[in-house]
Amino acid sequence: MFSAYNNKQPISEINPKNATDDFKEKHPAKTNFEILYDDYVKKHNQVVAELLNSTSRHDSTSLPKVVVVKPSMRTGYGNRFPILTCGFLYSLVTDRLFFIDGYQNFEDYFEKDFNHDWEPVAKLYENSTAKYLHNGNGNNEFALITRGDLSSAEVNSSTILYVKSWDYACTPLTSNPHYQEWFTKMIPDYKVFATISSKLLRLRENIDEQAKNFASSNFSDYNMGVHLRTKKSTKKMVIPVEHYCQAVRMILLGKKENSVSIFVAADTNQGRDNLVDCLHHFLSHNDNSVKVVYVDNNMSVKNPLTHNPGNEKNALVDMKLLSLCDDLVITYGSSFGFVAAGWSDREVSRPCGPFVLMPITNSTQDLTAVDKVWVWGASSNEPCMYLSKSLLRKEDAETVKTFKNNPLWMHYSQCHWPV
Ligand SMILES: Nc1nc2c(ncn2[C@@H]2O[C@H](COP(=O)(O)OP(=O)(O)O)[C@@H](O)[C@H]2O)c(=O)[nH]1
Ligand SMILES: [Mg+2]
Repeated sequence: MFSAYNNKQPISEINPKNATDDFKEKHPAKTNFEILYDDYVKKHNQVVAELLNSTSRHDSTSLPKVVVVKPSMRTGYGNRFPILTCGFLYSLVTDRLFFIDGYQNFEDYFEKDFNHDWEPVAKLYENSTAKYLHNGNGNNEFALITRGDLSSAEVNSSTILYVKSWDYACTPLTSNPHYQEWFTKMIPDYKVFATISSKLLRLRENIDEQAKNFASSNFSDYNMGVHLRTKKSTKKMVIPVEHYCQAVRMILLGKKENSVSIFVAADTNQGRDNLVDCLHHFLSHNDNSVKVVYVDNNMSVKNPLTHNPGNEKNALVDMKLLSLCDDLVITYGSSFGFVAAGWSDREVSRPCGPFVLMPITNSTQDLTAVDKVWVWGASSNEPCMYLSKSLLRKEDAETVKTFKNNPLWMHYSQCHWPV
């Protein structure tokens, strides 16, 4: 039996329902979420230390219940960040411990307030019961997540809840009637990704400093970030680089700030050069206080494991710099820009979401002949959930209806390629 954490008794400090107002009084400057997080960290460290130091044999029924995220290390940050965030959200609302399975070099890039590495404890759980909330793209417990109780006796009969996905797949939880009170108390603005990632996905100081130093030398009174993603399967569609430039010019109209920086991040050197040239050309007649800036990454190198362009550290610096911008222009179908938008320090308050550039049919005759919207403004900075399209298509009517109670359901559903 573990003193701080056992199966039958939720820990009062962690359990949001009991997060005492008394505690809040002692920490008036902290949000409820910050109090919850600090409590979680303390308990996690204590319980895991007890688990690992205990000499007694562990009976699998008395082990603390856990959520274990299995991120795919072959994907990019646009896929890894969302599912890590989801796993932590599930662990908070169910009062379970949180672990990540298979992210060996996490601490090379991120600060760690508690050790969430599954490896040291996994052996103890070898005989434990388990259930997948998400098991790859096609298998998701969406009805349960959208309108069920994740702490019901049935779910609780599984000691481990596995979370394996490439998506921001936990979004339907924000529609779930069982958790309205929790969100209202803990994340009242419903910026779930921004709130959780600001704790769980904090850059290590040396990387954060690199981004901040670049910003302090290159950013201006007003900054617009542009993310150009060219190397994705786009079903014979393209986004002309001129569309990015026109979108930038449109957003700049009426901006009153004295100095403006356009920060460019791209997945290829060529794409970045084309965009920078085009921006210079477009903006030359406008306002000579506008400067175009970028980190001079070599995007033609490939990550040997993920085959993504560039390297992981530079990706994080580009993403952080995008997140610091006042407005964003991003590429449809690329999670990198959407996640940058959500990965925002609270002090950057973009009231609306990013502007999203849509692909058009590749016509060699006239690339700019467009018969549909090619740029739109997202209503939120939360990342997209491409699986919401399959939720809407495949789940039962009650689940779909409940999911649509979330006023952002359309935002989540229109931001990515159908799967
Ligand atoms: N440094 C840098 N890396 C990028 C950029 N765009 C894409 N990448 C790399 O390519 C990966 C793409 O994967 P992901 O983040 O999932 O975005 P998606 O594939 O566009 O949906 C990123 O995680 C980065 O490693 C960029 O603008 N700058
Ligand atoms: Mg991706």
